[in-house]
Amino acid sequence: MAGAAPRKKRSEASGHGFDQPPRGRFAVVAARFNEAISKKLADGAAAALEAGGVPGDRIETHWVPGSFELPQAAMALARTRRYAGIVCVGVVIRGETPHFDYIAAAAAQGLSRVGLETGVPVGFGVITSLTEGQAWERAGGAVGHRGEEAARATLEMAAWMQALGPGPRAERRR
Ligand code: RBF
Repeated sequence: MAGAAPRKKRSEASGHGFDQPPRGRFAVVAARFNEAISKKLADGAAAALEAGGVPGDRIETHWVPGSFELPQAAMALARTRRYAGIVCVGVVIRGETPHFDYIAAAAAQGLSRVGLETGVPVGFGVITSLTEGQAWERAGGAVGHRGEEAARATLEMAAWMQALGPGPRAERRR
């Protein structure tokens, strides 16, 4: 049907999902297991934060042994209240043990919990794949870049949270 195109909010038109880059510091937490691939995810996440308007000196990267440790590190960082957002990256590849399912589920559920319990946006940039080749495809190859994508989602949520503001109860406490 002919007619005027629906008006877009500026944040939609910008393509970023936000008008102003969010204030504050960001952390990238990277799991060292499958390190060559997770390094690409971590570097891509930091680059995407910078491309989204966060200066490099407000981005720090922390390394943990494996994806299982990501939630504990993210929770510790979130509880400091120093970060506007936390991007977590890791690579879980299905081996011949049931560990894949345990580690992938622990990372996903744990990171979700950190975001919900602390209110600090937490990005999920953990690749879960059947083979190493599939993991590389998702770290800047044919299928995308899960580190960059998680960083962009974290930026958008941080900007959204900041636009939402602290609410009337926090205002009253001042
Ligand atoms: N960590 C990952 O990030 N990705 C993996 O694919 C992965 N596979 C593992 C397989 C086995 C059998 C074990 C024991 C650990 C694996 N880990 C993996 C490490 C795990 O996240 C954690 O660092 C260790 O279990 C120590 O708590």
